[in-house]
Amino acid sequence: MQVQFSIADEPDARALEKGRMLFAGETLFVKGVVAMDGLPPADRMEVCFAGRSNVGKSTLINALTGMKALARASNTPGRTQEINYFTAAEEHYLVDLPGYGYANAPLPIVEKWQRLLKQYLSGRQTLRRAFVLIDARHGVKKVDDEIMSLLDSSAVTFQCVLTKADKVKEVEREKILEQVRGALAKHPAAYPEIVVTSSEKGWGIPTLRAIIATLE
Ligand SMILES: Nc1nc2c(ncn2[C@@H]2O[C@H](COP(=O)(O)OP(=O)(O)OP(=O)(O)O)[C@@H](O)[C@H]2O)c(=O)[nH]1
Ligand SMILES: [Mg+2]
Repeated sequence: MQVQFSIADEPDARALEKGRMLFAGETLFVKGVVAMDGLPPADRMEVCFAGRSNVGKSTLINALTGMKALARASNTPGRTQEINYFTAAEEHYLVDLPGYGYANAPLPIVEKWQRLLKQYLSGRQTLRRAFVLIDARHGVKKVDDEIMSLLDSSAVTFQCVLTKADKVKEVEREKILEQVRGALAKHPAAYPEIVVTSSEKGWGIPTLRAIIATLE
């Protein structure tokens, strides 16, 4: 029997090639959205990257596209404050979300973008999969759990992506993975495989490209 929430297997050669092709061309920035009525037309499938502030969402998008400065990444948590749309090969939207859980901005602004984030996650018809990023050093926190519950109730499949795997030793990573598995088991919308990544080292990036490119 397959272990639930195992680490995603290496995709087959065909899927890897499809993933490579999807991101081989230029990925373009479409727009930054600050309200639901500003979303681009729902004319293609989209995937989004959600997670606590500073978990590495923007950096992961840059690693996927091979474009270092496409999505604005930063050491300052709360860097991404809009819903940023990118398009890969005009086939898929990639959506970089503002982080949740912490933000170094005035409270009314934080509340505004957190509201938008929740509206987006529960109300976007073409959202095919949400990648929920979890820091390999920290595991699933309460705020992550809340977002996962929101995705459950909106019936949006989400897949857990462990980030910054280069920052932990293997023993520690296994411990965190156990914690993550336990947390995911409570969520019916959780996809049964986890992707372990390091944007810094390129680990898991071809796998994630293949997963995105082969979504139907
Ligand atoms: N070592 C290491 N550092 C990483 C990795 N991914 C991201 N970082 C660093 O983590 C910090 C935050 O990355 P961002 O991509 O800006 O994080 P974010 O989730 O987009 O943050 P917000 O937009 O504030 O929500 C940056 O200093 C990155 O260089 C990784 O795989 N390994
Ligand atoms: Mg960001």
